[in-house]
Amino acid sequence: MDNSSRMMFAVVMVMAYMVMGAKTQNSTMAPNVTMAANATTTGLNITTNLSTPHSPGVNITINGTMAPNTTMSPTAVVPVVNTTVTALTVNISRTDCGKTQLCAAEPSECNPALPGSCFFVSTQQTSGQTFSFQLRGVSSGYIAVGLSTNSTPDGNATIYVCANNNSNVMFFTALLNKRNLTINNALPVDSVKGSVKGQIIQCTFSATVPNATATRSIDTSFYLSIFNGTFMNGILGDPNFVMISNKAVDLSNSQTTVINSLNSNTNSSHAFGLQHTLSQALLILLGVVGLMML
Ligand SMILES: *[C@@H]1O[C@H](CO)[C@@H](O)[C@H](O)[C@H]1NC(C)=O
Ligand SMILES: *[C@@H]1O[C@H](CO)[C@@H](O)[C@H](O)[C@H]1NC(C)=O
Ligand SMILES: *[C@@H]1O[C@H](CO)[C@@H](O)[C@H](O)[C@H]1NC(C)=O
Ligand SMILES: *[C@@H]1O[C@H](CO)[C@@H](O)[C@H](O)[C@H]1NC(C)=O
Ligand SMILES: *[C@@H]1O[C@H](CO)[C@@H](O)[C@H](O)[C@H]1NC(C)=O
Ligand SMILES: *[C@@H]1O[C@H](CO)[C@@H](O)[C@H](O)[C@H]1NC(C)=O
Ligand SMILES: *[C@@H]1O[C@H](CO)[C@@H](O)[C@H](O)[C@H]1NC(C)=O
Ligand SMILES: *[C@@H]1O[C@H](CO)[C@@H](O)[C@H](O)[C@H]1NC(C)=O
Ligand SMILES: *[C@@H]1O[C@H](CO)[C@@H](O)[C@H](O)[C@H]1NC(C)=O
Ligand SMILES: *[C@@H]1O[C@H](CO)[C@@H](O)[C@H](O)[C@H]1NC(C)=O
Ligand SMILES: *[C@@H]1O[C@H](CO)[C@@H](O)[C@H](O)[C@H]1NC(C)=O
Ligand SMILES: CC(=O)N[C@H]1CO[C@H](CO)[C@@H](O)[C@@H]1O
Repeated sequence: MDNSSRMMFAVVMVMAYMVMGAKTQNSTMAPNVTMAANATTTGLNITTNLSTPHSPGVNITINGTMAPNTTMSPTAVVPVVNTTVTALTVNISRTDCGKTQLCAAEPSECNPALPGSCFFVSTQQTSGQTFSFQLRGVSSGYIAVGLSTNSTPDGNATIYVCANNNSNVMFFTALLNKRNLTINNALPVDSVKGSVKGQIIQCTFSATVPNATATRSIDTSFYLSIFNGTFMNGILGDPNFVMISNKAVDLSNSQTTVINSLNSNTNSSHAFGLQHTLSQALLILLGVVGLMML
């Protein structure tokens, strides 16, 4: 081989090497890009990844149909769990009951804005399964609202708890199964506000409630309950039911009148509700009689 042939051979070799190099680089590139797309679908940092500070080289391989899809998915489902409580400075009221809010109370028409024994809950749909809740009740420990698919709050009913923690509201999400209240703090909730005045606990929050059924894409009908209990050393005492709706009510239907099943059901273990209203009625009667005698 003369020098020029050697030269030609070398050049050919170098070119071949370069082609191979390019090929391997190309093929290593591709899996890296799919990895990035993979990571973005699970994480929240999609925008930073796609706004491509390192784009010039990667542009060509991104060419696929991935990019538009990955930008779409994260905005759709991001459940927020934020149980931080800020101060509630207003009194919960009945003003929007039957208009924009579904309301339930015990006694049934009691005014939560006034002092005294009134257990009250309202729900207002903000979108789909997401509702703003208002809860007000009387307890030295906690008050809670329950959503269940059975008439006895059971089978891991969804529970939102507002507890008196040294005169500040502490908020929990929990599950209730056969009177066993288990804090999980995993249900999507945010914008929690609360206040404690003596035994009166008030709180408001936004919650995305679970599907009532697995068969319909949106189902917001639940048995609605209110209960209270003790709160000591961070432990929620057994639930003492004050109200359980007599049927499943659609939380998004503000027109529904919620009837307390505990008031018509003497033989159950929830006789408390009846006694309570009876003693109230008796007090009112005594008051009226007293006034008449003056
Ligand atoms: C590199 O990948 C691009 C896009 O997938 C492709 O068009 C090109 O042919 C590849 N180059 C090599 C050398 O494989
Ligand atoms: C491909 O990804 C791996 C792991 O993330 C990384 O170590 C490697 O440097 C990447 N290669 C290129 C060419 O970016
Ligand atoms: C890519 O996604 C699959 C399925 O979601 C997962 O099993 C795999 O671990 C992911 N890979 C990386 C690098 O995140
Ligand atoms: C990704 O998000 C997390 C939490 O939202 C944040 O701490 C982290 O800095 C972000 N990373 C990048 C690269 O933006
Ligand atoms: C790569 O993306 C940047 C920014 O989107 C764009 O300006 C540039 O033209 C792209 N390059 C190629 C080769 O597509
Ligand atoms: C994107 O891919 C199509 C077909 O796969 C190809 O014709 C086109 O040239 C590619 N564009 C870029 C910028 O790589
Ligand atoms: C729960 O409410 C009832 C009725 O108002 C009350 O008698 C009871 O003391 C309350 N429970 C607690 C722990 O405060
Ligand atoms: C309630 O949840 C626990 C723990 O997730 C589970 O083991 C149990 O089967 C559930 N019970 C019902 C009735 O769904
Ligand atoms: C209540 O639930 C917890 C956690 O699921 C479990 O450890 C405990 O045994 C249950 N108690 C009763 C009385 O069912
Ligand atoms: C949680 O909510 C509080 C009050 O609403 C807010 O100040 C805080 O930034 C939120 N935390 C997160 C991580 O979003
Ligand atoms: C409710 O359940 C249905 C059927 O399982 C499902 O398609 C839908 O996405 C669920 N909706 C929500 C908000 O979880
Ligand atoms: C799952 C999903 O959203 N797929 C979409 C990805 O993007 C292409 C093109 O934009 C759509 O056709 C797919 O439906």
